[in-house]
Amino acid sequence: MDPVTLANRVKAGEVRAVSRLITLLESQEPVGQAALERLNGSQRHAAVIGITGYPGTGKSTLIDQLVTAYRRLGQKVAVVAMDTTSPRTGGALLGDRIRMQDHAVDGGVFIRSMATRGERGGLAPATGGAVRVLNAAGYDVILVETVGVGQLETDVADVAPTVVAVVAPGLGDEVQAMKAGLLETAHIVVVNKGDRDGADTTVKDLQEWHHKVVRTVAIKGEGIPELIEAIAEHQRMTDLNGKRGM
Ligand SMILES: Nc1nc2c(ncn2[C@@H]2O[C@H](COP(=O)(O)OP(=O)(O)O)[C@@H](O)[C@H]2O)c(=O)[nH]1
Ligand SMILES: [Mg+2]
Repeated sequence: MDPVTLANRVKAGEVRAVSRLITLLESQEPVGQAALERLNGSQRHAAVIGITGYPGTGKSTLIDQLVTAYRRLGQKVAVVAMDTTSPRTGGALLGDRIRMQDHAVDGGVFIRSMATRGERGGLAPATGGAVRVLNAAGYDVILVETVGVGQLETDVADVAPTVVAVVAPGLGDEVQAMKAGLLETAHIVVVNKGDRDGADTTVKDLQEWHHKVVRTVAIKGEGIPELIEAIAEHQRMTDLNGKRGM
């Protein structure tokens, strides 16, 4: 397919064209780059939200809930999840697929995983391009799931004006190590697994470091409206400061 046709199909919101173009960008095919350039100047402005944190903190479960919540608000939602392809996270990814299956039949939801190198995550090289494609295709909300904390979050901040860091109670030393990075890059800190022992302590502790801490129990959908509101509030703020837009 020529780049012009491909770009036009993306702009028309055709899911197969969206998938195809992201694949071309991942494999660095020149036709992909040419189609991407055709998308420049797209007037759309999706809310791009980075969801970051250590493996197992509940990011995918939370995203699943956010997808449901945004769909109820009538928004078209895309999820781009970084796949670290390590044996350790392989199981979690399979779990993601099973959970996300509910959304697979919903035409208003697009889910895509992208390979990153190395267990510590970061972003796949084509993530920024994928976000631009999804924006041009008319998704209202783009959720980017990435494994990583501290320095690595600067990666997700490059593509997502709103960064949510997810922590779980009982991470002890890891939470200590994260604090500096959290303060620098996360706009919202989520203490997920709020049903676990030690959640109160973790919330109080982090509140001393960060002004926006939201407690959630993702498996039960608790705290999701509060998180949606915190995200909206941050977006209103960045809009006022003129920081958003692609
Ligand atoms: N107790 C409890 N478990 C949760 C909660 N949220 C997620 N989990 C579980 O934690 C595990 C890891 O969740 P997942 O979403 O795959 O984490 P990710 O690696 O950060 O994407 C799964 O077994 C989830 O069912 C929660 O709020 N409470
Ligand atoms: Mg996950």
